[in-house]
Amino acid sequence: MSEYSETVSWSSFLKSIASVSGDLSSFTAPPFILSPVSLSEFSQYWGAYQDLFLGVAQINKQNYEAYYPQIRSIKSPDVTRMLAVLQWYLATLKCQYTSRTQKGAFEKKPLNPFLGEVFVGKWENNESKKSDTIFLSEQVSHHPPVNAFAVFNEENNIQVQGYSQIKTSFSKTLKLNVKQQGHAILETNGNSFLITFPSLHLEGMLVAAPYVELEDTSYIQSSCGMIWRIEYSGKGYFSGQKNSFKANLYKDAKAMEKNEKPIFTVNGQWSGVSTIFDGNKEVLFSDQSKHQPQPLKVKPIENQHNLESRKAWDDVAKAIELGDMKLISQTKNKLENNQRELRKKEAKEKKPWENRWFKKVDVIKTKTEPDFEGDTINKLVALAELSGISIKNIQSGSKTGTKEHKKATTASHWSFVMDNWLNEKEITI
Ligand code: CLR
Repeated sequence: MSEYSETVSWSSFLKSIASVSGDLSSFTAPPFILSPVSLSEFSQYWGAYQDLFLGVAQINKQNYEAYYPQIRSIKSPDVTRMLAVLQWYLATLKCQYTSRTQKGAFEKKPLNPFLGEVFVGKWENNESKKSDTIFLSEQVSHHPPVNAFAVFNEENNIQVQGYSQIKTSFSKTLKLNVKQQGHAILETNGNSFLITFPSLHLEGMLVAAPYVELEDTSYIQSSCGMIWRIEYSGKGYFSGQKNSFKANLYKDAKAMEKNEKPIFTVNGQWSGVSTIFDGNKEVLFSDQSKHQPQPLKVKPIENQHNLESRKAWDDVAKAIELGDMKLISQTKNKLENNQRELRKKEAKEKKPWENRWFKKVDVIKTKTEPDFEGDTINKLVALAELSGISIKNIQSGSKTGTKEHKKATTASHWSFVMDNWLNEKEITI
């Protein structure tokens, strides 16, 4: 149990959410469950494990057997790459979904990014600029909230980009459920991978100690044909441990659909240790405690642009740290009113807000536009086709056979435009 439970307010908070049910953004939370960090920061975790991320780019014909010496039955660089992508992905899960809640802290409500909010930084690898990994995050939509991100390293020729749109709802039993739309696409040295996002919920609400538990399934489809199916569960489903998962590697989506014997099965905790079946033996696959996330280097607030998250939210964050409800709403209102004024002005002048580094691409339309240059979008379409995953705007990872897929009519996706970043004049890393 956390310190929250000592306050009478936790139970009144639960009562208040029971009465709103539905969207989380529609009610004001008490200060003790507010986090001073904006959701636009969360996508940085895709790059936090620089060793694992850059490691994926370094696999080749010469070194692939040495990568996982404990696993004997690896037969090709493609298989090593699939394993390395999974290992990196599991580490990002740990960072995205639990790192904020370690050391006795619990999940809190992050700040809701405004349209055009950006969060940028880098991971420095050594002296040369080319070897730095750059991180860009941009709030590309406010209603519904959508965050787009890109993490890239020029020297190592690796990039992951994507976007996430979350839908939160409270069930009658006060369970907070979160569904995600969007995906990530990892590209390196001619290989690409489509990564779908899992659903999640918060556990521990009733004991005032909320933490994230992932659920259902997500996929990693590679351009080499192979696909990971990753199934998530909490305490007591496949094991007695929280944050459990089971990942099966199949030679292709057909083999997966037919439930053929997987090439590899990895089991364990995405926030801890996992093992892999190698022939008939179970050996260690990954131990998250052996890898440390590398902190992102972010400019000091004084040097930031007005659209940069930490600068824009500075007053609100300070008020949250003080726990001063009045000051929180004053500072928040100020920011939100400014935003409303901006939108009004834009409507009046008929100059809608322009996204900075990402553009929304209608996949159905662009298929018929031969001059379209959206390379990554073409990869998205090709990978989705290989996997049988829907390209439409429905829950991430839904299959083409589902009712939702048949009902949905749109297929627009956010895509990173590198040239826009290269021509960026105002925001620096
Ligand atoms: C956002 C997209 C990231 C992964 C991610 C991690 C944690 C999630 C977050 C997403 C969405 C917001 C979230 C958060 C954990 C807790 C927080 C669900 C999916 C909710 C809004 C906090 C509620 C607080 C209660 C005490 C009411 O890539």
